[in-house]
Amino acid sequence: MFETIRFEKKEGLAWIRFNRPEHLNAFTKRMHKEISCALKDVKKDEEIRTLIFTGVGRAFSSGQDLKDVQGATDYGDYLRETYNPLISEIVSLEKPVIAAVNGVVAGAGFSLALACDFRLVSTRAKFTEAFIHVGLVPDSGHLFFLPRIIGYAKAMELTVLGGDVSPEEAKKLGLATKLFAPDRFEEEVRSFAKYISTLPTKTIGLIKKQMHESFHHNLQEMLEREAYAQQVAGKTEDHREGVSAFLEKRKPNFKGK
Ligand code: T3D
Repeated sequence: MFETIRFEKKEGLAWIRFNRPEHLNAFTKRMHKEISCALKDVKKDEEIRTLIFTGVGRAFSSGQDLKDVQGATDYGDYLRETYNPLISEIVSLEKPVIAAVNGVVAGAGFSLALACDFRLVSTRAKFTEAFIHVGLVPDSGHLFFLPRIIGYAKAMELTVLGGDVSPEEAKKLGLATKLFAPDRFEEEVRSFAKYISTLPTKTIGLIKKQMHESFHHNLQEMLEREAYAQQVAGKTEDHREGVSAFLEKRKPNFKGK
């Protein structure tokens, strides 16, 4: 039974809700274990076509619970055991992952949102670059994803000066995929997630994998990788369905297979 998250699977969507609202959903060791357990379930459940992370209450997540690690001497080992596998799991999941940023987000909560494929942001949210204020280096993939999403200069400015990013600025920077009003947030997120779930999920998994790989390869290598991914996509049921639907002038009914 989960205590620090709520985990729900319904209509092809899996929801992981960080559930420590009184601590702004700060991450603890227990929470890491529970998220890891839920992620294993999402990975093997073929009915699940989209994963959504969100927070209960007024925060998405304020990052590491600073009380939970008070007095700790080696954050390196802690990161290797907790956040690093979590971020790797999100990136390697062959399904779309949404961060539904319902409210304040800081530290490793911000990093987790960066690792997701889409960030749907409430207009009452606020992205806080908290690491510098506690004398820490941004971690959990923050230094990998942030400059890739918003560019080096802005990433340097935010991480070193420790500023806040409003939802409107997040949208301008390309950090937010879409902004939604708080009173319609859950409904809009569900509707976006349902739409994503009607797309060819296996192909999205292939796009995601190759998109991440593109950061480590040159053009020639990527051309070969695309050819391989296309070979796989070309053998999916959804590709056949897409072509049939086009020729029959109807909407495709993709099954994610
Ligand atoms: O291995 C390792 O540990 C290294 C890994 C590090 C990864 C990290 O994530 S480091 C960064 C950790 N996070 C922070 O430093 C953020 C700290 N929080 C804040 O800066 C602010 O709380 C926010 C900007 C997120 C929100 O501000 P505000 O004014 O809306 O809320 P608040 O009043 O500051 O917080 C409300 C309560 O939540 C408060 O408790 P109280 O006073 O009501 O009993 C506050 O202490 C608690 N809280 C918020 N964030 C954390 C937290 N408690 C523990 N850990 C937190 N991260």
